[in-house]
Amino acid sequence: MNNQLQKTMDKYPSRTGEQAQIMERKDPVVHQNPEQANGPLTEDEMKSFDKNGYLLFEKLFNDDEVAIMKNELNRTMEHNQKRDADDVIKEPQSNEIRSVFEIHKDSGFFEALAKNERIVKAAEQLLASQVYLTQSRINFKPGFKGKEFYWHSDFETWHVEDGMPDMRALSCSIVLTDNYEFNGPLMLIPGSQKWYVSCPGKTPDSNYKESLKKQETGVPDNDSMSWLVNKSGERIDRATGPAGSVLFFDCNTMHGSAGNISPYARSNVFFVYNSIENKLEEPFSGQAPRPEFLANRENIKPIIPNKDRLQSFANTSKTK
Ligand code: 6CS
Ligand code: FE
Repeated sequence: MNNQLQKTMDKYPSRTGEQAQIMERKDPVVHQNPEQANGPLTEDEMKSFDKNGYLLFEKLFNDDEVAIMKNELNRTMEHNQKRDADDVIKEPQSNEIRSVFEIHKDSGFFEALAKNERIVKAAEQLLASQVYLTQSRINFKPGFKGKEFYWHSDFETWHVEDGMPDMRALSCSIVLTDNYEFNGPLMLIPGSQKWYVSCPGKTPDSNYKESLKKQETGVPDNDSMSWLVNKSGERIDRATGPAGSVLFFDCNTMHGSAGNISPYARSNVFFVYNSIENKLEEPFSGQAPRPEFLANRENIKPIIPNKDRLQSFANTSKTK
């Protein structure tokens, strides 16, 4: 292991073989930097993100843009249907695609979308710095058979398995299908981002090969989950809304989703923006880092936000 990479002490130990434990978050949720203060979000929106750990913008992308995104998503899915590769994740018991990772390196549509100023400037404002992408993917939850994602904090995995030192990252989920209560929308615990659940157990080697289908390590124990829900005033929120809506959520917000037994598929594009001041180090588990397609380390540069019309990038993806 290359210890030179490990510059930072472990502020958030987890999966160290100890019992589950809840500790206070040690980083701000909304970061402050006067130079980054002038973003698109209002003061109230920033306050709401700070309090709840997420923000939903209805129809940040219009119907024409959603149609293009859906087309690109279908193209990528079709292209990857027969590709047997680590970055194409199938459902646990079928050949159905669940996620395709690292879509922002397609030299085309998704790369342009990832740099779109509507989302990047919001991420910059919340994280108070320039940002880069640490992970991206499309998620597809087919009707009738899309399986659940158990409760988890993304940060717990990114810290332990990828060496993300601080809580200074967020996810941006662009909803491409209408999300209802009944087609397995993301569920979030408001306020949970202020607490860190140190999880029991140890990380199996190459855990990602299983965890992306069904996460079993790095998930909270039942008592911690009940504590968090109780602390939120018994609230569990659902990210429902029309296609084109965008959900931003903090890297430590506890979230999960139920299976989709409705006839309606649910798909989204997922970008994870990390502060350029919070680059990945050696995993805090002491194990080998996960592959590049899950946790970007190579050639990291801040994103320059663009205003480009998405239309001009249709059909440009160089799919893998
Ligand atoms: O592994 C990851 O990076 C993401 N996937 C899962 C299933 N859990 C943690 C994180 O959201
Ligand atoms: Fe997640």
